[in-house]
Amino acid sequence: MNEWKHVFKLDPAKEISDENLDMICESGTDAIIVGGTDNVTLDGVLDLLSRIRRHTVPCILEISTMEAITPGFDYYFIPMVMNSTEKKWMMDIQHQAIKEYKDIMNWNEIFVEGYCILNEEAKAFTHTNSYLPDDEDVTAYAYMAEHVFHLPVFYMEYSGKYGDPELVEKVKGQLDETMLFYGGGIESSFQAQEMKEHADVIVVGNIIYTDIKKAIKTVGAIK
Ligand code: 1GP
Repeated sequence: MNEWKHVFKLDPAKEISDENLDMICESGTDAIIVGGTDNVTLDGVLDLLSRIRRHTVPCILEISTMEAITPGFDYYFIPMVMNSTEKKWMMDIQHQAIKEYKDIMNWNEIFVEGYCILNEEAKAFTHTNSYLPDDEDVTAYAYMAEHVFHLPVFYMEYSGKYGDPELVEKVKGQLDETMLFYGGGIESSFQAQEMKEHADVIVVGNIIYTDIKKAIKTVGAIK
Protein backbone atom coordinates (compact mmCIF):
# COMPACT_ATOMS: atom_id res chain seq x y z
CA MET A 1 0.00 0.00 0.00
CA ASN A 2 2.94 2.35 0.60
CA GLU A 3 3.60 2.40 -3.12
CA TRP A 4 0.06 3.26 -4.15
CA LYS A 5 -0.62 6.47 -6.07
CA HIS A 6 -4.05 6.07 -7.57
CA VAL A 7 -7.21 4.24 -6.60
CA PHE A 8 -10.70 4.12 -8.06
CA LYS A 9 -13.71 4.10 -5.75
CA LEU A 10 -16.80 2.20 -6.90
CA ASP A 11 -20.18 2.75 -5.27
CA PRO A 12 -22.11 -0.50 -4.72
CA ALA A 13 -25.37 1.47 -5.04
CA LYS A 14 -24.56 2.50 -8.63
CA GLU A 15 -24.76 0.46 -11.83
CA ILE A 16 -21.65 -0.12 -13.90
CA SER A 17 -21.46 -2.16 -17.11
CA ASP A 18 -19.08 -5.11 -17.39
CA GLU A 19 -17.22 -3.29 -20.13
CA ASN A 20 -16.60 -0.21 -17.98
CA LEU A 21 -15.74 -2.28 -14.94
CA ASP A 22 -13.17 -4.21 -16.98
CA MET A 23 -11.63 -0.92 -18.14
CA ILE A 24 -11.36 0.31 -14.55
CA CYS A 25 -9.81 -2.94 -13.30
CA GLU A 26 -7.31 -3.13 -16.17
CA SER A 27 -6.46 0.59 -16.15
CA GLY A 28 -3.23 0.24 -14.17
CA THR A 29 -4.78 1.75 -11.03
CA ASP A 30 -3.26 0.48 -7.79
CA ALA A 31 -6.49 -0.69 -6.18
CA ILE A 32 -10.27 -0.49 -6.23
CA ILE A 33 -12.16 0.70 -3.16
CA VAL A 34 -15.76 -0.44 -2.84
CA GLY A 35 -17.62 2.10 -0.74
CA GLY A 36 -20.48 4.54 -0.57
CA THR A 37 -22.83 6.34 1.79
CA ASP A 38 -26.43 5.59 0.78
CA ASN A 39 -28.10 2.30 -0.06
CA VAL A 40 -25.02 0.16 0.48
CA THR A 41 -26.31 -3.41 0.66
CA LEU A 42 -24.59 -6.77 1.01
CA ASP A 43 -25.97 -7.77 -2.41
CA GLY A 44 -24.46 -4.68 -4.03
CA VAL A 45 -21.09 -5.27 -2.36
CA LEU A 46 -21.02 -8.97 -3.28
CA ASP A 47 -21.93 -8.19 -6.88
CA LEU A 48 -18.99 -5.80 -7.26
CA LEU A 49 -16.62 -8.08 -5.37
CA SER A 50 -17.32 -11.06 -7.61
CA ARG A 51 -16.92 -8.96 -10.76
CA ILE A 52 -13.70 -7.23 -9.63
CA ARG A 53 -12.29 -10.61 -8.58
CA ARG A 54 -12.03 -11.64 -12.24
CA HIS A 55 -9.03 -9.30 -12.33
CA THR A 56 -5.81 -9.16 -10.34
CA VAL A 57 -6.19 -5.61 -9.03
CA PRO A 58 -6.32 -5.38 -5.20
CA CYS A 59 -9.81 -4.86 -3.85
CA ILE A 60 -10.74 -2.99 -0.67
CA LEU A 61 -14.00 -2.71 1.22
CA GLU A 62 -14.46 0.68 2.88
CA ILE A 63 -16.90 -0.14 5.62
CA SER A 64 -19.87 2.18 5.99
CA THR A 65 -22.44 -0.22 7.35
CA MET A 66 -22.05 -3.40 9.38
CA GLU A 67 -24.75 -5.15 7.31
CA ALA A 68 -22.58 -5.10 4.19
CA ILE A 69 -19.38 -6.62 5.60
CA THR A 70 -18.21 -9.78 3.87
CA PRO A 71 -15.00 -11.82 3.67
CA GLY A 72 -13.10 -11.97 0.40
CA PHE A 73 -11.60 -8.51 0.05
CA ASP A 74 -7.83 -7.97 0.16
CA TYR A 75 -8.13 -5.09 2.61
CA TYR A 76 -10.74 -3.44 4.80
CA PHE A 77 -10.71 0.29 5.49
CA ILE A 78 -12.49 1.59 8.57
CA PRO A 79 -13.24 5.32 8.53
CA MET A 80 -13.19 7.41 11.71
CA VAL A 81 -14.75 10.79 10.91
CA MET A 82 -12.59 13.26 12.81
CA ASN A 83 -14.71 16.33 12.04
CA SER A 84 -18.04 14.75 12.91
CA THR A 85 -19.82 16.51 15.76
CA GLU A 86 -21.07 13.14 16.98
CA LYS A 87 -18.80 10.73 18.83
CA LYS A 88 -20.74 7.93 17.17
CA TRP A 89 -18.89 8.40 13.85
CA MET A 90 -15.46 8.70 15.40
CA MET A 91 -15.64 6.01 18.04
CA ASP A 92 -18.93 4.29 18.83
CA ILE A 93 -19.76 2.38 15.65
CA GLN A 94 -16.14 1.19 15.47
CA HIS A 95 -16.44 0.14 19.12
CA GLN A 96 -19.57 -1.90 18.33
CA ALA A 97 -17.86 -3.51 15.35
CA ILE A 98 -14.86 -4.52 17.48
CA LYS A 99 -17.14 -6.03 20.12
CA GLU A 100 -18.89 -8.10 17.51
CA TYR A 101 -16.05 -9.10 15.21
CA LYS A 102 -12.75 -8.87 17.08
CA ASP A 103 -12.20 -12.63 17.17
CA ILE A 104 -12.24 -12.85 13.39
CA MET A 105 -10.50 -9.57 12.59
CA ASN A 106 -7.14 -9.88 10.85
CA TRP A 107 -5.20 -6.69 11.49
CA ASN A 108 -2.84 -7.36 8.59
CA GLU A 109 -5.69 -6.52 6.25
CA ILE A 110 -7.46 -3.78 8.23
CA PHE A 111 -6.54 -0.09 8.00
CA VAL A 112 -8.19 2.70 9.93
CA GLU A 113 -8.60 6.00 8.09
CA GLY A 114 -8.77 9.37 9.82
CA TYR A 115 -11.47 10.99 7.68
CA CYS A 116 -11.96 14.71 7.33
CA ILE A 117 -15.05 15.53 5.23
CA LEU A 118 -14.60 18.91 3.59
CA ASN A 119 -17.57 19.30 1.25
CA GLU A 120 -20.72 20.51 3.00
CA GLU A 121 -22.80 19.26 0.06
CA ALA A 122 -21.52 15.69 0.31
CA LYS A 123 -23.96 13.05 1.53
CA ALA A 124 -21.36 11.76 3.95
CA PHE A 125 -21.02 15.25 5.46
CA THR A 126 -24.69 15.51 6.47
CA HIS A 127 -24.99 11.79 7.24
CA THR A 128 -22.22 12.06 9.86
CA ASN A 129 -23.27 15.48 11.15
CA SER A 130 -19.90 16.93 10.33
CA TYR A 131 -18.90 20.58 10.66
CA LEU A 132 -16.75 22.46 8.20
CA PRO A 133 -13.29 22.86 9.72
CA ASP A 134 -11.02 25.77 8.79
CA ASP A 135 -7.50 25.18 7.48
CA GLU A 136 -5.94 25.20 10.93
CA ASP A 137 -8.51 22.69 12.15
CA VAL A 138 -7.75 20.39 9.23
CA THR A 139 -3.98 20.50 9.70
CA ALA A 140 -4.49 19.83 13.43
CA TYR A 141 -6.66 16.80 12.61
CA ALA A 142 -3.92 15.52 10.31
CA TYR A 143 -1.35 16.02 13.05
CA MET A 144 -3.61 14.14 15.49
CA ALA A 145 -4.14 11.31 13.01
CA GLU A 146 -0.40 10.75 12.95
CA HIS A 147 0.77 11.63 16.46
CA VAL A 148 -2.24 10.92 18.68
CA PHE A 149 -3.93 8.01 16.91
CA HIS A 150 -1.03 6.67 14.80
CA LEU A 151 -3.40 6.03 11.93
CA PRO A 152 -2.01 4.65 8.66
CA VAL A 153 -4.20 6.96 6.53
CA PHE A 154 -5.52 10.53 6.71
CA TYR A 155 -8.25 11.05 4.10
CA MET A 156 -9.24 14.52 2.85
CA GLU A 157 -12.72 13.79 1.53
CA TYR A 158 -14.25 16.40 -0.79
CA SER A 159 -16.54 13.84 -2.45
CA GLY A 160 -18.29 15.49 -5.40
CA LYS A 161 -16.26 18.72 -5.27
CA TYR A 162 -12.72 19.59 -6.30
CA GLY A 163 -10.81 20.66 -3.22
CA ASP A 164 -8.12 23.15 -2.34
CA PRO A 165 -4.64 22.05 -3.49
CA GLU A 166 -2.99 24.56 -1.12
CA LEU A 167 -4.68 22.96 1.85
CA VAL A 168 -3.65 19.52 0.61
CA GLU A 169 -0.07 20.79 0.52
CA LYS A 170 -0.34 22.18 4.07
CA VAL A 171 -1.78 18.90 5.34
CA LYS A 172 0.99 16.91 3.66
CA GLY A 173 3.43 19.10 5.57
CA GLN A 174 2.05 17.69 8.83
CA LEU A 175 2.54 14.06 7.90
CA ASP A 176 5.61 11.84 7.89
CA GLU A 177 4.31 8.34 8.57
CA THR A 178 0.59 8.61 7.94
CA MET A 179 -0.33 8.38 4.26
CA LEU A 180 -2.40 11.21 2.78
CA PHE A 181 -5.37 10.21 0.62
CA TYR A 182 -7.17 12.91 -1.36
CA GLY A 183 -10.60 12.30 -2.91
CA GLY A 184 -13.14 14.60 -4.53
CA GLY A 185 -14.05 16.02 -7.90
CA ILE A 186 -11.07 14.79 -9.90
CA GLU A 187 -12.21 14.81 -13.53
CA SER A 188 -9.11 15.60 -15.56
CA SER A 189 -5.45 14.69 -15.94
CA PHE A 190 -4.50 18.16 -14.71
CA GLN A 191 -6.53 17.81 -11.52
CA ALA A 192 -5.12 14.32 -10.92
CA GLN A 193 -1.58 15.70 -11.25
CA GLU A 194 -2.30 18.78 -9.14
CA MET A 195 -3.59 16.78 -6.19
CA LYS A 196 -1.03 13.99 -6.59
CA GLU A 197 1.72 16.56 -6.20
CA HIS A 198 0.95 16.64 -2.47
CA ALA A 199 -1.28 13.67 -1.69
CA ASP A 200 0.26 10.21 -1.57
CA VAL A 201 -2.83 8.64 -3.11
CA ILE A 202 -5.64 10.19 -5.14
CA VAL A 203 -9.10 8.62 -5.13
CA VAL A 204 -11.24 8.94 -8.25
CA GLY A 205 -14.94 8.15 -7.97
CA ASN A 206 -17.83 9.91 -9.63
CA ILE A 207 -16.27 10.54 -13.05
CA ILE A 208 -16.24 6.74 -13.57
CA TYR A 209 -20.02 6.97 -13.89
CA THR A 210 -20.19 10.12 -16.01
CA ASP A 211 -17.18 9.91 -18.34
CA ILE A 212 -15.28 6.63 -18.28
CA LYS A 213 -12.63 7.82 -20.72
CA LYS A 214 -11.72 10.81 -18.55
CA ALA A 215 -11.65 8.51 -15.53
CA ILE A 216 -9.16 6.15 -17.20
CA LYS A 217 -6.94 9.09 -18.19
CA THR A 218 -6.42 10.07 -14.53
CA VAL A 219 -4.36 6.89 -14.08
CA GLY A 220 -1.88 7.61 -16.89
CA ALA A 221 -1.64 11.24 -15.82
CA ILE A 222 0.17 10.41 -12.59
CA LYS A 223 2.05 7.23 -13.44
C1 1GP B 1 -15.46 9.72 -2.81
O1 1GP B 1 -13.29 10.58 -2.39
C2 1GP B 1 -14.05 9.85 -3.30
O2 1GP B 1 -15.50 9.04 -1.60
C3 1GP B 1 -13.94 10.38 -4.69
O3 1GP B 1 -14.69 11.55 -4.88
O4 1GP B 1 -16.58 10.82 -6.33
O5 1GP B 1 -15.89 13.25 -6.22
O6 1GP B 1 -14.43 11.56 -7.36
P1 1GP B 1 -15.45 11.80 -6.28
